[in-house]
Amino acid sequence: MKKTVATLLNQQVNKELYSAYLYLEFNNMLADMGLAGFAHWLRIQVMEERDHAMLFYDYLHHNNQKVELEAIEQPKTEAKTVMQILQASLEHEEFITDSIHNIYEAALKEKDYRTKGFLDWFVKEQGEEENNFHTLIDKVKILGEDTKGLYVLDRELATRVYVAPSLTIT
Ligand code: OFO
Repeated sequence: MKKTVATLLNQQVNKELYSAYLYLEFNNMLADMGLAGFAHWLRIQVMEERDHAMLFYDYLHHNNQKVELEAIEQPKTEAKTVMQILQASLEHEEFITDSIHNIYEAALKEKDYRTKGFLDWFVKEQGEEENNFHTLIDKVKILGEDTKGLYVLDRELATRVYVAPSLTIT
């Protein structure tokens, strides 16, 4: 594996762990607001981000690359309301999508078709991640951000079930 690709994959481990940390902060804020269903939904998102980090980590090991674990930044957010949390989450996913596309470009440039194949799953996954937050934002718009609207959606979000990633490193 070329150094440029390995470095970007290594950085992605940190970005995915930061994603988990950011969503843990949102889980924290939502739990404090008494929105247990929203908090639960974000808690599952934390688990998915941890899974993503581990997939990049395992992929690097599988390709005999050294992984360097870097410090995970403190999550910083200006979001205060439910809608602001969801919008900040969507913006973060768009940032992660760009980051994955950037590695994809580097892999193609280096003719690293194995990494390209690995990243195909993430390209699709990012479509789902962005769509999940778009859908939630739409639902909050429809139901309203008043206590009754949030109560209805909170009950629905409490039913989210964790599903392990379909991708495995072999
Ligand atoms: Fe790992 O997909 Fe969200 O950030």
